[in-house]
Amino acid sequence: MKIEKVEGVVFSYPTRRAVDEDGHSHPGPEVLARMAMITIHADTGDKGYAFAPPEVVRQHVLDAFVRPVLIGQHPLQREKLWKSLEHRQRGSAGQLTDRALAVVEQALWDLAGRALNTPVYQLIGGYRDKVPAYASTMCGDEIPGGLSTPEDYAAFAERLVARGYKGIKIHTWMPPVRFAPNPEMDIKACAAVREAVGPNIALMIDGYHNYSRIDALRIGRELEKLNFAWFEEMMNEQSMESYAWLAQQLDIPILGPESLSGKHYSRAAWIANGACDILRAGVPGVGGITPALKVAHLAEAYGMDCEVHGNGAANLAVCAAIKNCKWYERGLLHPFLEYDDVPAYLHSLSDPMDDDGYVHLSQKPGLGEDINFEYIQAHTVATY
Ligand code: LLH
Ligand code: MG
Repeated sequence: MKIEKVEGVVFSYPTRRAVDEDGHSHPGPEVLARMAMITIHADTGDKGYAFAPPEVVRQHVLDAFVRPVLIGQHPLQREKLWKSLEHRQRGSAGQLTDRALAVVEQALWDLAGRALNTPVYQLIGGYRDKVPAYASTMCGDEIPGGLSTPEDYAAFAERLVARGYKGIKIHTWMPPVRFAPNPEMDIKACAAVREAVGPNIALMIDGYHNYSRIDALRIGRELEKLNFAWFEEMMNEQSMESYAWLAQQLDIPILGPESLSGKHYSRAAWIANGACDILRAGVPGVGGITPALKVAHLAEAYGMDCEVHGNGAANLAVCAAIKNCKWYERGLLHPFLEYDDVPAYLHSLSDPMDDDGYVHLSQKPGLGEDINFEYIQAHTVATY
């Protein structure tokens, strides 16, 4: 079995998710956005697919790095191919990102699953076939009745509990929101949500990402009173020492790192330095499904959980493959958006949730994405 071809396709699709100047999503008017799909073709006719923002797998990335490494190689030798790509990152002047590695590796896993007629989550562990989801809100905003006040968060939390969620993580206000950051507002929002949902719903907060140690400590002490399950990315993760300092003083579990680079290597340092109580890895952020599993297995060896960052079929497969992850992160959610609407380029949701808050794994071979190839073909704007 040999890889014959790697194809990139960019297509348009309608969305109401807008991204602000700091990269946070919010609701907006319907626009046409762009998505890329890469396809890896094997000489047996087997194919694997993965989606990414077009910039991540632009033509130069495929031509300069991905095709030279993949073409002619056995598609099931993922570790060898991933290591070759990782090796080329050093000399790529930042062009070959962890996110690009992750897209390629996801497509290789999808190909493996399709070729072996087995869902990827079973190939990589198969611990369970449904995972409890927490509702992960969008960041706060200034939209009346949206997520602009603590009361808005409380009202939305009630809706989320009625939908079936047993856990909620709030992302609070961050610049460019004019009054952000604001520790007092964050604490008020957490208190309002706890008051609204009662004691039996797990609550978490992911706020600002750049608080000082002192602000973080103050918020953390309030969260302990409100019985929050974890405190996430409240400071810049490049300062591991600040996280170790905070973790020493607080009882509430500190979760991280999420946005820090360094794949599984940097996560090992966080354990060694006592910088977190729960480890964090998302498939795009750490360079693929396999490195995310390496992080989870590393955490397990230290008696720690590893909570998976972000939604989508690949992250869901990792959650279902391992025991030491309590939740799947479903979102980002907002009162003015309907997450359960299926994106135009799929036939069905990759993470359907039942009324008890469980997300069920697709039993289709591969990553289980129910791709609408006709839609993609009809809306293609570039191929390379
Ligand atoms: O800052 C944001 O927009 C969110 O925090 C976002 O990055 C989200 O993916 C996250 O942190 N989830 O846990
Ligand atoms: Mg986060």
